[in-house]
Parts: sequence; structure tokens; C-alpha cells
Amino acid sequence: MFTDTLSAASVRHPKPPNTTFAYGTAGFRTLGSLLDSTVFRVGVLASLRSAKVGGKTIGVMITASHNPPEDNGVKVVDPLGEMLPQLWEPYATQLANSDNLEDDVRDIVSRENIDVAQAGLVVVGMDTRETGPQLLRAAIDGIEVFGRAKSFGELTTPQLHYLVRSHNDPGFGEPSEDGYNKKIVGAVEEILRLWNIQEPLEITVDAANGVGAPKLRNLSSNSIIITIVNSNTQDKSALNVECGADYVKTNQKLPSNLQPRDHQLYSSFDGDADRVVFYYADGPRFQLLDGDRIATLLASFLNKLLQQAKVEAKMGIIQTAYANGNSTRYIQETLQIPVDFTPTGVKHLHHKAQEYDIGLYFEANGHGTVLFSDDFIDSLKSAQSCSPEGKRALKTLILLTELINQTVGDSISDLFAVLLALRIQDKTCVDWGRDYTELPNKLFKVLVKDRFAFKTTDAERRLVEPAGVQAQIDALVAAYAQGRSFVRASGTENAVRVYSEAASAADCAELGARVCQLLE
Ligand code: NG1
Ligand code: ZN
Repeated sequence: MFTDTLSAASVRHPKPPNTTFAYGTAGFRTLGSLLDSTVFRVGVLASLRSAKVGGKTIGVMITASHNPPEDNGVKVVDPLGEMLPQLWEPYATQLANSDNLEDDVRDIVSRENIDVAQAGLVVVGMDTRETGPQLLRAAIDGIEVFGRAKSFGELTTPQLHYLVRSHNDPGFGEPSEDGYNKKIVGAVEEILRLWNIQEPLEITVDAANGVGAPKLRNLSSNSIIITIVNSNTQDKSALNVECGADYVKTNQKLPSNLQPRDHQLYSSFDGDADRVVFYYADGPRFQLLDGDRIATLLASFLNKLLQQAKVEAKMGIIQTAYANGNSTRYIQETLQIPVDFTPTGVKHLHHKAQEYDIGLYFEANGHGTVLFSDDFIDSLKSAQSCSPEGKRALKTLILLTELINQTVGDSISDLFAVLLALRIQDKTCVDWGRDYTELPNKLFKVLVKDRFAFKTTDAERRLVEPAGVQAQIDALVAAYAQGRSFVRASGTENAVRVYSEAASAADCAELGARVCQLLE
């Protein structure tokens, strides 16, 4: 019986006292020093999941994304590169907090009717954090109770998603990091050839001192020239500090170590390279080009290609409440593309995007991707176009379905998609910045006694609990031109977030501060 192996292994990974763990939007996330037992147990769960799905390959990623260097985290990736289904999240929480692991494992095995002998491969990756290697060993220990583990060492989160999918679906690409690189560089180079573009794509990327730095370096070629700043993965205390996509987006300013030339495009990745934001300087003015902008740029580019190829597609953009109000207006009124709203968290956005032939989802913070449905890809492949322009557009669309990561937001593939969209349309970063003007906006973090007391509705745009607070927010918002503000509990930090926007920066700051006061 498995109980012997399980108990022997779990003794090596004791649970810290007085700590409870919860599998949230981004898996488990807390101080890395507290996570050994949790990661071990997630390893156990991942192999149970593999057994449940008939031995398919499952993934485990050890990362805390944009969080500070001392944090870490872990999440499970399903066979096609999707997040662990929501129905299984309580099992993860149950195991992480269990005081009797054998009983709880047996409980899950019986509830899910799992034949543990079916457990197959679990692939594991980590970002560059100090606690990563030890947690990776804990994951492997857990996986090997029932299944087999294969460690890929340091990876970006999207690379791990790619590897899981390609292990289960050989048509997706070779199941190796090299396979990932070849797929991306191959698509970029072919698109450049199609459009007869001789000059290489060039950009400077702030890699947040994280795993994106070495991984981007692997992609350099004659047609891709990338300069990387904040690439120090050796100094473990530097990760995400005063740099990276989250820092740039939240503070709306340049990262350290970047001296911008006016009107030149720059970009920042986050610590595990699944988010990307862009920006340029215009004298003292800093123009951020965030996830909302990426969605609008790619949607209008795709629309043009569809027109040239004379192909019809049902296209939609999915946003969260954090999307700037003027981006939503621009999408609906100028681009005339429908917008849907979902709660924060990629699993919600991804799911909604799957309802379209082309579903674009981007969180304002730069996490997102473009999903192309299988039927739509098939229709592209069988479509005929007689004009050379139509043929080129058709081929470009097909190559974009390969370049853009179909499993999860990927800073590397999003970076190239954006650079190609700009280059092919002969659009500068300044033109991009002029598509629309953001409403001034601000994000606040409030530490409250119990963040779980904050319950929302309407894609997290309205509070239902604590009772009465929403009416007070409504009253404040009504006093500001183009005012909007909402409150929700963070799924990744022990805090409540407040968002505000208004016609002027002063109003926006005042509105946000007044809403924060309501929560104290
Ligand atoms: P929380 O902490 O739930 O707000 C943050 C981001 C999400 C998402 C997750 C996962 C904001 C305001 N929130 O979630 O969009 O990216 O992290 O990493 O950016
Ligand atoms: Zn991330």
C-alpha cells in the first residue's frame, strides 16, 4: 500500500506550526521558508491528478511571480496547459493543511475514484528564487510517491505550461525548452520573411532580475536583437525590486537602470515572465502601454489581417475591472469589438476567451494572451486567397497562432507579437500611445483585519459585504467626473485592493484615498 512510502516521505517535509495555507488565484503563495511541506504535498496531488486523467503529464511550477524575493509559491498545471480545475483547489488546500496525510490522500483517492497505479509523469520548473531548489526537491519527493518526476530546473511559467501541453499533445511542439525556442523564433523569422522585413526586431527589456533574462538571451538571432537590463539572477535579493512589470505598472514609472531615449519603446517582464508591459519617455512624460494597450494593438492588427485575408471571425476582448475605462470605450466605440468582464484571475479570463474564434484577454498588469479556437485555426488552414496580399495575411494569421502562447499569458511571445504588429503596420510607439488617452488611475493596498469579509459581485466591481460599504463608495464616486472605484480582496496577498479612476489625477488620488478611509 502507498501509505508506507507516503509516511516515509512526508516525515522529511514537516508542516510548520500555526500556519494555514489556501490554494488561491495563483496557487499557494507565502514566505518561501514556510512552503516545504506544502510543495511536497502539491507534488503528491499532482501525481494523483495525473492518475485521475489516465496518466497524462501534469505540471508543477514553483514561483511567486512579481512578489518579493523572500516569497515563493507553487501551482499545478493541467494536461493542456490550463490551470488546475477549480473543483480540485479544495483538495490542494486540504492536503496542505492536513494533520493526517494518509487519511486525507485516501479520502481524495476514494472521492475521485482514482487508480493510483495510473499516475504518470509530472514535469517541474522553478523561477530563480533562493528557496527554489529546495522546494523543487520537495516537489519531486511528493510526485514520486505515486508517479514519475522530470525536472526542467529554471523556467519561465509559460515555458512550463508549454512543456506540459507538448508532452500530451505532440502536434503542439517538441517537449523541450529547445522546442519552445524553435517554435517562437521560427514563427517570428517566417513572419519577417513574409513581409520582407530586413531590419531585425530590436528592443531593450527590463527582466526584473528574474528568469526571463537568461531565457530571452537564448532567443537572440540575426533577426532578434534584445538588450536586457535588470538581468542579475545571481543576486537573489534583487528580484522584482525597483524593476519589473509590476513595479512599472503600479508606480507608473521607469524601472531602475534604464535611461530611456525619447520616443523609443521599452518593456518590462515580471519575475516569472508571464507578464509584460511597454512604455516610452516623451521628455519628462512617462507613457505606459499596459495590458489594455496590448489587447487593443493586437486586436486591431488581427482585424486588418482578417480583412486582407477576407476571413470572418468572431472576435472578443475580455477585461477585468482593472481595465482603464477609456480602453473599454475605445474597444467598443472605435474598434467596435465586444468586451466581456470577468473576475480577476487568468482562469476566468481564459475560460471566457475560449468562447470566441479569436479571444483576446489581457489584465491591465500585462498578463494575457490571444486564444484561437481549433475550428478557427482549421478554417484558416483550409482557406484560399487568390491575391498575394490575402495569401500573406492568411499565412501571417496562421503563424501568429503558433507564436502566441495558447496555454497562458507569456511575456516572451507577447513581446514578439507586439513588435511585429508595430513593425508590419509601420506604427511607432508614439502612434500606439495616441490610440486613446488613459483616464488617470491608481491602485491602493489596504491592510484589514479580515480580507475574507470582502465579498463582491458583478465581476468584482461591486461589494455585497460588508453590508453598506458599496452604498458609501457609490456616494463618493458620484462626486467625481468620470469617477470609478471598486474594492476587492487580493487573491495573492493578505490585503484589500482599492482601484480608482477619474477625469483628473488629483480627483483620482482623492477618490481613492477617500474609499480607502472607508475601510479602516
Ligand atoms: P490579486 O492579488 O488577487 O489582486 C494579482 C493581480 C491579478 C493576477 C494575480 C495573479 C492586480 C490588481 N492583481 O491578483 O491581476 O495577475 O495577481 O498573479 O494586478
Ligand atoms: Zn507572473
